[in-house]
Amino acid sequence: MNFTQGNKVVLVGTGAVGSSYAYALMNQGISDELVLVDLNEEKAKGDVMDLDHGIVYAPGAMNIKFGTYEDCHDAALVVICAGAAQKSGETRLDLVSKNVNIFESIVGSIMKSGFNGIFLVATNPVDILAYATWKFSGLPKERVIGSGTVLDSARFRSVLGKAFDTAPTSVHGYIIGEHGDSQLPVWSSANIAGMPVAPELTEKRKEEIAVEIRDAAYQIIKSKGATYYGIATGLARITKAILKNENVVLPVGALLEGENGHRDVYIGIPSVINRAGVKKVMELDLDDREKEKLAHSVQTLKNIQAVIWE
Ligand code: 6V0
Repeated sequence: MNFTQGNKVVLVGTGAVGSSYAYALMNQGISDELVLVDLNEEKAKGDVMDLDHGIVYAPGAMNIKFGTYEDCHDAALVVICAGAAQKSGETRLDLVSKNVNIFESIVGSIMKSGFNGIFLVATNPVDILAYATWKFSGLPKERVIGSGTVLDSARFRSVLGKAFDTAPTSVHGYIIGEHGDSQLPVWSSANIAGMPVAPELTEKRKEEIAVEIRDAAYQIIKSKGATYYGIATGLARITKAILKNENVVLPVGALLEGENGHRDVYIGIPSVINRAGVKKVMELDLDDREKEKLAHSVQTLKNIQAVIWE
């Protein structure tokens, strides 16, 4: 099957993130068919029933069913939200070997089905697991996408929106690098209507904002045990960009092959997304400090990759 045909989505992992994503997909009428797969079959089956009852009030028809990895054979998109979640006090990187092993088995089963579509990965540590999915699947890099810094960038725009009393959709700015502690805000290009926001903020305030965004997940996990609505909405946005062939720029997790001076690493970076996956990774005009921070973030991820793929 040609990977650009149809709009069937298979969701692997119907935990807090996965089920919120399914709910977002249904409410936005993005795909006609959604299959839920989870190790915990009862949970996935319950979600299918629950979601199905919402279809009556959703914008359009959607065939939602419980399934297995076999269902991936004709899927346009497989979204992976399965795996162990980040516990309070645990960094995303602590999760790495646990989830790489889970991914070897999941991606292997999906590829055995004859899957020839696009992968979208959300499980943490997402940059490492997007890289693992690319390695385990053997698919072209364009067709393996991580959620990257889509959530962090949304947090950035939200915080700046509040700071400048402007809708976050009118704030343009990106967090790039690792979806984790070494991420960085690109202050040099953050703007509202083309007007740079950085000169309006003190160095201290900029640092506070960077820390607030970097630590938002820890704060939410402390408050309610997990974060899921923000990422689920971000995943739905990426899904729409793919299935509707939008050519929209989103800060997804993409493999760098020389862009921005780095290679052989998945990081959050603004990229053009369409029906073929990552059409283009943007070359950013970073200042020297941002370049240095990006290099540090890349190195942080490469140190982990080296342990796993030595
Ligand atoms: P959760 O609620 O524990 O759900 C995980 C689901 O995965 C459960 O339903 C499990 O049964 C299922 N699962 C586990 N192993 C397998 C397997 N081998 N095959 C199939 N299903 C399996 O976790 P939650 O939904 O809160 O988080 C899921 C992942 O998303 C975690 O790794 C989080 O850290 C990550 N997040 C990623 C974000 C991002 O920005 N990329 C943001 C928030 C959370």
